[in-house]
Amino acid sequence: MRIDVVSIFPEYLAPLELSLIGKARQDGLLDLNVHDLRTFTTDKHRSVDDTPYGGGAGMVMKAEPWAQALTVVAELHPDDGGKPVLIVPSPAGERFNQALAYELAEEKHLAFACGRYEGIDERVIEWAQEHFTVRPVSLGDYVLNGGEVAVLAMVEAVGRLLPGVVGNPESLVEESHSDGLLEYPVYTKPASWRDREVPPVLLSGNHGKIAQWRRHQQYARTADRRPDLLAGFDAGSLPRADRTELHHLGYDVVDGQLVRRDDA
Ligand code: 6GU
Repeated sequence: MRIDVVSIFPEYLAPLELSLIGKARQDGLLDLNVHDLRTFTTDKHRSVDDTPYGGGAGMVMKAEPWAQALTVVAELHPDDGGKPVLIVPSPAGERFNQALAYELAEEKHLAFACGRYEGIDERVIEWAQEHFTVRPVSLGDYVLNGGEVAVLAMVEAVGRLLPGVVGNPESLVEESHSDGLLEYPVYTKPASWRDREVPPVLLSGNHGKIAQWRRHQQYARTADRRPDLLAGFDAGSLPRADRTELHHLGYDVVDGQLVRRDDA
């Protein structure tokens, strides 16, 4: 996969040289290129922002440097027919999640346009649709100062799904959100630590019981921390023991969907 990131703070993306993603780049699995937006300015002051039409606080990123930068990035697209995907990090975007990470991991070429200040002149977003599939994307309902930190998160989430990046692909299967639930708790040696014991079932060697215990932990955790996830959970073909566990947590299966009981 090829990724191009455009930012006025290219140094912000330095962590992508480390760890799993850094290794993936060294191994040639991920071709990541960071571009400084200011190199696409033509004025003496290399200005990338100006005051907003209509008034209001803050500054807006100017259209022309972005058009110059994105034109170059679009020309770097491996010619395979489809358009590259342009992700525009913004608190006003669609929510990023694991499903979107998997979707983006299928692409040949991703580009990220890191806005700062109050955002990028909206005409750039419209114009860019001639060259890219444009997707404004948000990490969640809070405000960052710019898109760079969001890009770090999204490139890591997508990059680790590329074939060969995560050594043991099994670890992608059992993690949080891969099955719509939060992950079960994990433990390692010693079995007794500061008077706290590892749950005995994990030492039993009974793999069926262990799998069931873990799934029940997933239900309990998800009900406690992220009940919103249970509303969309496909409960159509759950074993009896799972339905019983969910009943104890206050949920019943109705038409394959989990429903929170009024009396719970
Ligand atoms: Cl993707 N960008 C910015 N600037 N703020 C955010 C965000 C993205 N997601 C949540 N807050």
